[in-house]
Amino acid sequence: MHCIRFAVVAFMSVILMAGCSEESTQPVNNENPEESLLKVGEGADQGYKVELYSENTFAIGYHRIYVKLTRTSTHALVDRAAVSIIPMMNMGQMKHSAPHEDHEGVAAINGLFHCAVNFIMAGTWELRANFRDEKNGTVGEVAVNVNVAAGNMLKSVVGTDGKNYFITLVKPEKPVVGMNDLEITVHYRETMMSFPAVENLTVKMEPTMPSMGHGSPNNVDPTHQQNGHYLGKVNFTMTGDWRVDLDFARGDSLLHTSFDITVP
Ligand SMILES: [Cu+2]
Repeated sequence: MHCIRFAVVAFMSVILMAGCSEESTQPVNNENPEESLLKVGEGADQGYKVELYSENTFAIGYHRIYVKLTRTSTHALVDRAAVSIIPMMNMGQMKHSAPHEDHEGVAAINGLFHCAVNFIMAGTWELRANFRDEKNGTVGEVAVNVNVAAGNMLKSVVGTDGKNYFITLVKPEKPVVGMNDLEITVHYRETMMSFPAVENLTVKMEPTMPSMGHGSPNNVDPTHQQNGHYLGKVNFTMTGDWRVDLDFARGDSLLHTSFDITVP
């Protein structure tokens, strides 16, 4: 009985505490995303203002992009809409897209729609943000140009099946000594405009310190979760330069790549 009573009290306090500190504990502040995020750009279409935000400046690799939708006339935040971002690169002779993720469902999360883009090249990209307001069916699109810097978080590899694969290191963003969450995404190029997620791979991972000729124990091979995201654990037992080798198989061996990670 005491336990239950304690649990109820503890639960109530959590609710009360959560109520008091709601603003500060939210990773992204819906009213003012400017406070925690970088503004990527904005535009207007069909009576809506569309603002794009990111967590950091763009370099080759995986970036979450947050979309804030506002009715221009009333300044009201739209909290139910289908939202997607299509990245486009115009290379003169040809155009191509990149892997990207739409907001899931239509409900905004803290007033924002969460999309993601895997930038596969450095240079100027056009981000086409599309929306469909659930309330009245209004459809619109806004295009924003962004610059993407070079980076080593994405590998482009031709598989044994002759297809072009894109392996992106999403985590660790800030590697530390000890156990780190490891997250990678895998996509392939179906056409210049279509980059589907690859969800059915077996991954073997091996971290080593090439300069010292040793590895580390207790690593967990990444396994598929959803939308081409694979999660595992990597153990960096000391500071310095590590190499994480990754072997991907689908029955037969498909491809190999590696990421160089410096642990400060
Ligand atoms: Cu390009």
